Amino acid sequence: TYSTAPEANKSLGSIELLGQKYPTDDWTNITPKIISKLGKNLHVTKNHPLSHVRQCIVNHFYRTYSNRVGNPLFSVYDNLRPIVTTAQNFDSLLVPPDHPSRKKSDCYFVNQETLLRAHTTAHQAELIAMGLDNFLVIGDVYRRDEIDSTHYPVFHQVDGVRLCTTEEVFQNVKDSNKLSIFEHRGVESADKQACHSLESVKIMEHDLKQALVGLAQSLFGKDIKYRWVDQYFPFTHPSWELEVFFNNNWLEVLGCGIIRQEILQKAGTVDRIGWAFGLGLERLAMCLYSIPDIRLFWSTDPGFLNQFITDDVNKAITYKPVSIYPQCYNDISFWLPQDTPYCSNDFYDLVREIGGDMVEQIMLIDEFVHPKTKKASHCYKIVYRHMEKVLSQEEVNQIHKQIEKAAAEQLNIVIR
Ligand code: FA5
Ligand code: MG
Repeated sequence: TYSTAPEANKSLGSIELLGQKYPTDDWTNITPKIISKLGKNLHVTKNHPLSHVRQCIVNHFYRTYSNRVGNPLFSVYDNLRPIVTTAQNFDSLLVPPDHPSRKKSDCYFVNQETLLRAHTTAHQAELIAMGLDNFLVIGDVYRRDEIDSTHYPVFHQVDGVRLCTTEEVFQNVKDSNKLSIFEHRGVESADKQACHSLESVKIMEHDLKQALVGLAQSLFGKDIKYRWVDQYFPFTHPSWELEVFFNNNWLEVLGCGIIRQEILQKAGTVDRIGWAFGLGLERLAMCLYSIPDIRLFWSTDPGFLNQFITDDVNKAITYKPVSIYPQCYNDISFWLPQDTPYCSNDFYDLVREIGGDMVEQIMLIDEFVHPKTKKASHCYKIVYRHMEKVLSQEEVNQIHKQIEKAAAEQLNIVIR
């Protein structure tokens, strides 16, 4: 594992991650801060709020789907390696080669073929190919993204998959022996894929939506306001998002849909239709426990962690901020490089590396192009706030100086 200077180690040509060695190349963009999150497994850490929410979700699926003798239908995978191939994360899910989600600026790459999974859906095809038909995958996912109170480069997802045979889909329909989940010579429409019969899709859609609304109600109460929004994913059709009305806002909780039949066929399953969903644990936990900032999930402060100690995952807990320390701001303006590529996410990662969790938010507050020199300039406001103590402006200025210096050295920018 490398600790301080990623560039130096890149030239060695390999990194060790979770006990395995990986070659590096010019796609490598994982940073030491991100590497330090590997193996933390907050979602299975006893008494951690993310672990409570995970347990509530698993319980809901165990309760909702059981076999004839009362045992759960769903199996749970919560310790699959977060280091995956581009084939797992993208190709197996029919994400086209030029899709923007594959970009180096959006994912943490170990090398050109290997990345930290950007969603737990990365394991869907492999588990279906193993013969599983009802399962949940729970784990940490990694995305290069903006920085604010609801975005962190590591978060946790739960994916669910359910595959059904013709008999299972129509089990509650009388005289259903003429019904099939497939339709030959069908056409794709907004409602269904070409190969599926409309009646099977509608039954699966109903089952999926009922399971997910039931989940939202079991977490937030029977009276929640929710709505379904049409969505697009390369791996499902039709697709939807569930939004829940929370604190006067519509909050996107999950994405879902009917699995593309091509994925099932490639995995060797030809006699079933399936649904799938993916949701974010932090979003749910922030609402459920009134946790105001996503960085808090990584806090090791007992003032945070002790508030979630309970043997009853269904217990209502409202997080009480230990104390809120004041923010400090500093702006940084620079000329972008003219001959090398620049993206804001590179700058965000650099700020995270140096400022760590003291950085609460980064905002691009001004950009312009000089009319004569054609040089482009960005100005960012960096908001600093420590979760556990008061920061002095002097401390902040020092970190800010280090950020300016590192940005000039590593990103080829020129401080104005
Ligand atoms: C996906 O990741 C799809 N894999 C979900 C899916 C699975 C769709 C299977 C269909 C079938 P999306 O990028 O929208 O989709 O993320 C899914 C959920 O993760 C979101 O609804 C949200 O709850 C959560 N999420 C996404 N980005 C973030 C983020 N930056 N911070 C916290 N939670 C996030
Ligand atoms: Mg989404």
